Amino acid sequence: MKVEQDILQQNDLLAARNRGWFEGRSILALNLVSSPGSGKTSLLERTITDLHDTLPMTVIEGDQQTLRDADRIAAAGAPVLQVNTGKGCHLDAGMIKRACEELQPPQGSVLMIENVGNLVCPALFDLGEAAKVVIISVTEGDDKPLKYPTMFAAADLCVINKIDLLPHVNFDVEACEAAARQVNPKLEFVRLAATTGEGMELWYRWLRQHSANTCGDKV
Ligand SMILES: Nc1nc2c(ncn2[C@@H]2O[C@H](COP(=O)(O)OP(=O)(O)O)[C@@H](O)[C@H]2O)c(=O)[nH]1
Ligand SMILES: [Mg+2]
Repeated sequence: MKVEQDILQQNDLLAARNRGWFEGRSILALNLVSSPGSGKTSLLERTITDLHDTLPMTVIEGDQQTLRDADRIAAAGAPVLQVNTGKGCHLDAGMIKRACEELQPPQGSVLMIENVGNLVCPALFDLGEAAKVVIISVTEGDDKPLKYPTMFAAADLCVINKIDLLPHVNFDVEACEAAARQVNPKLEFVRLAATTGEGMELWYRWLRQHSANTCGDKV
């Protein structure tokens, strides 16, 4: 118990330093969290393809093993650094500090951090981000916000992905949003399909609003 507290305190200290570092450079850092396979990398691929001419973006990819997601992001056209956590189930603030030293995200850019896929541990580890974006796909069941409330309570935006599959699955979007609101009344929602592009405009609006606030005229 004591060890766990010390680790979290140490992480919070480093996260606060990261936050200052991002603020000093007008960088909007977003922490993307979800179960494995919800579509984090797909969302980033399409976002980079659509926006990279107007919105400078860099990416830190977190997975236990492989460079697969980093390869996908590089192919989409953004500078990217892969962090492999080995047996670890989440990124921590120290990993982000070291990754930024190498990646050097430019002043006034958006730094997308794709966390390791799970709805539990990444909720506990602040990375110094400005906002957490939780992604849930319609194949996962609409009760997940009630089962994993810590993650939904910590998030600022909830992306409901794979809406193209709604006719084929038993997923009540209204019920999912209501369940998430129960744990976090301030949570915002965007419904989209990263692979077909449906609904992406609302996500881009949210992104532009937040990047304008943070990155200002540096973009
Ligand atoms: N039908 C459908 N499939 C999707 C969508 N977004 C992602 N996928 C698929 O879901 C799988 C996992 O996506 P990925 O982006 O790797 O998820 P991640 O593990 O969260 O990064 C892949 O096969 C994607 O093609 C979507 O909007 N609709
Ligand atoms: Mg991924």
